[in-house]
Amino acid sequence: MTDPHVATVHAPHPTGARTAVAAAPPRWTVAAVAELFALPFPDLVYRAQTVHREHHAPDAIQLSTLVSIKTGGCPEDCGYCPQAARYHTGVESQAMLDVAEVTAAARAAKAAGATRFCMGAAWRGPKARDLAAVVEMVQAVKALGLEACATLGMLKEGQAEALRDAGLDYYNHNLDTAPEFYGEIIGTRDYEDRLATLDRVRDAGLHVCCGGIVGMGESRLQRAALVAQLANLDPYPESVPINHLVQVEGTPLHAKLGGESALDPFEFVRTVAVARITMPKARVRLSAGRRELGEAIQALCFVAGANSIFYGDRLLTTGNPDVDADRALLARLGLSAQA
Ligand code: SAM
Ligand code: DTB
Ligand code: SF4
Repeated sequence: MTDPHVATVHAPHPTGARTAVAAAPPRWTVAAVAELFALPFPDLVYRAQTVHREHHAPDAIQLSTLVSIKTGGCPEDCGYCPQAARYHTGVESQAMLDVAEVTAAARAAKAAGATRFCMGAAWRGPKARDLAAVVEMVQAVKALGLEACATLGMLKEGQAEALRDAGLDYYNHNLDTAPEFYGEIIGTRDYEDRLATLDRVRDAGLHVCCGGIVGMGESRLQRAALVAQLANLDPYPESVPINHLVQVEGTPLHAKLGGESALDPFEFVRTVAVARITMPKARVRLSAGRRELGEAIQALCFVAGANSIFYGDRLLTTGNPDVDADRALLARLGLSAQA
């Protein structure tokens, strides 16, 4: 079959030629990723679904439940985030949950059908005392037989190893956006800081969960540049959360975008499809913004290769579809929760 659109788009090293001596891994150029974005929608989705079927059961969706173990009061200035202390969003700084509260939340998540439990904290990074508390939480979550994930901000030397030794499976740390757009969104940590934390996570032997946010006013080329950054991590992340910006009043991005989505929803589906094609084995997670995207767009995302969701009535501080609504949606689409 010859398809002119497909024929023009390929990974930068399509022959995959490797020598016995350390060959550089295939790298995605931004231009090659942008070509994927530019495909006619059916061609792009078809390609993504084809790649998806080569590596995953097409009807299995993994369910991850989030809990905010430390909400609000964050010193950072991420322009999208309701938890930054400097913005007036109505999110108050709260004390850290204790181990018993986290264990109860994890038990409830498991009973509802989640297989991964992700603990998020509104920190620039964990202090030694914070990390000791998280270590206990990770141990408690693992004792329930769940996969454990944490997202605590930037890690210092030795912290990833301590989390690994506690049994942590995944560490989430997002690149968030393209390097060229990043400075418009975040000033208190730079791209290199994020890459350094990702290196620490990888070097400790933890699985990497790393993705970004779309709908922040970035261009398509910048979305392509974000995906290229993710796909060129060596190896690429095992989990890739694709968030649609949830605009929260009081944040700079809400002031800039006025509560209106900056993105055509089909462009969100394209982003999912391109993530699937460039990171074939990853779990691509349909993350923040599902409530706003609606069920039809979510269904398209599943066709485009998304195979994981955040599952639970809340994300960290904002809403998520109810568990019952998600169960009903999966059933209507003939999809099952990954065992
Ligand atoms: N404080 C830690 C950090 O930033 O590294 C961990 C938690 S932070 C809330 C995790 C991620 O949530 C951010 O990197 C961002 O990608 C996502 N996020 C935060 N607010 C969001 C929003 N309003 N819409 C979409 N995604 C958001
Ligand atoms: C990720 O990529 N998205 C999640 C999780 N990792 C930690 C967080 C989404 C947060 C949405 C805004 C909120 O609820 O505060
Ligand atoms: Fe703090 Fe994380 Fe929110 Fe940035 S995204 S302000 S680091 S909680």
